Amino acid sequence: MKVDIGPVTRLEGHLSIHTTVEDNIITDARSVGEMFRGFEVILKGRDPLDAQQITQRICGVCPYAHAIASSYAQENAYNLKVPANGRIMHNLIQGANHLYDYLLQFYQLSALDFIDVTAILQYTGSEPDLVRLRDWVKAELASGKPFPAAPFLPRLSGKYLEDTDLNIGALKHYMESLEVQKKANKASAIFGGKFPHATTIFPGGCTQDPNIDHISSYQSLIRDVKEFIHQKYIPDILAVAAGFPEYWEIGQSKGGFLSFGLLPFGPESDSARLFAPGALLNGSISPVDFEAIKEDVKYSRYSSPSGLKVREGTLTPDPHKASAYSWVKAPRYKGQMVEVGPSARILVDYMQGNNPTIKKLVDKFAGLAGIGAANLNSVLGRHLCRAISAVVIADFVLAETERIDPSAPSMAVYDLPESGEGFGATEASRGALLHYIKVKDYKIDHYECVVPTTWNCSPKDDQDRPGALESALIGTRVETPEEQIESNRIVHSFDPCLACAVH
Ligand code: NFE
Repeated sequence: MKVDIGPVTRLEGHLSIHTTVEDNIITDARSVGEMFRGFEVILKGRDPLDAQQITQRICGVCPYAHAIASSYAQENAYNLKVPANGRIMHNLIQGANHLYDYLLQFYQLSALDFIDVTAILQYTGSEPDLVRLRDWVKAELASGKPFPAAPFLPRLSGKYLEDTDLNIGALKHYMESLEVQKKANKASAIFGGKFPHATTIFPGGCTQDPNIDHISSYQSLIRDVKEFIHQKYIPDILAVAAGFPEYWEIGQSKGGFLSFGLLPFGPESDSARLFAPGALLNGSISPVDFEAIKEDVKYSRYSSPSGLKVREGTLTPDPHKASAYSWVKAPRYKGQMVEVGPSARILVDYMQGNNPTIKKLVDKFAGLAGIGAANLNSVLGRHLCRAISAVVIADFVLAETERIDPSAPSMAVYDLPESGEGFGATEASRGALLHYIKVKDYKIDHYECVVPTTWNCSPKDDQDRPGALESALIGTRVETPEEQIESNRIVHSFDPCLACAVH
């Protein structure tokens, strides 16, 4: 039977999943990006120094990653040396954004796939937030409305966590996390000027001059976020994992992994990073080669040629293309499908032994859960890898604040060259993000973005091989084919952002 789930809720943008189910097993899956945007077309002919501002408008969740990838690409194109303060403030803005995003992804976008909201009806305590939630859910259920207690209910049928105290605790953290996310965003805004679209991230550094007040305010906010990560977020992930151990196996993608590396230690664009870059193909790691990326469009709604390299990319929309089923392109690395995102970031670093803290945390949590590193490629693996990333990033950004020198410059001084080209790569929360810029006559001649959700939610490629999410869905057993709570859990573990994917 054919079952289309669309739009899938609790994600950013418009994604549908078209499945074929035989004997309760998904035998085919199509990841369908439902909209066109065209930022690369908008950028052509504009002032290059607008690029890091315009590309932030691709998304309100991960804008800083776009600004930073654009800045790196322009620094590469203009051959700039960035002062240490500039790079550190980029890291502080981007690091805090990752922390916000991981909490949003778990509590608001994924936790209710596992947590039983109706447990709140059994709450007998006196905490005002929980009393309010209990009374509201009760009144909504008694109201006769067609959809009472939205956005908590209705929900898909399936098994949810059974421990009442755990469920109620997680619901409390769901609400608390909103305040903690606000703190992370305030921290970004101290150096970014505002949230979500920073005004200060610029090729050559940061236009903010840091002072002691900025540093101490940032530290105070991030310490609170860090405490929540350790006290609430990690235990909640482990509680979900203990209740649903089968999800260490469910949702495995069937290709390689790619990470561009995150948070450089030094001011040069090739500085070592807190999370190392690399491509993990057929079990072995190699350095990233941007020239090995090609984007197929056999099943994408574009009439431009298929299989083009990033610097050759073009975008001719063709909404009626007969073979196509998605507005998302299909990027492939050395011809292979790869997953990007938290599991790729951690596995690529772990396999290289780059960051001892990452190795220690992976080994510790894998030991607690009784799994191996290979299980990080799974629904629970993606959630755990975000939590491990959060621990590592919170410590790193706090340490970075100690390295700011308020008396030193934060921006390179330069004249825009008449021409040049460059790549800029970073890790957005959802994975590997690449920007490419070519400048001619002081204008943008060509701009390309290859974006995390484009990799993960790609349609099939020119060889008919599925994208990462499609491959993770195919083979999955679904108890109720018409509803597929299992597919929703898999989709949410990738944390798709379709606004980014189609950009
Ligand atoms: Ni719109 Fe984004 C992240 C980027 S995902 S959220 O993280 O780049 O494609």
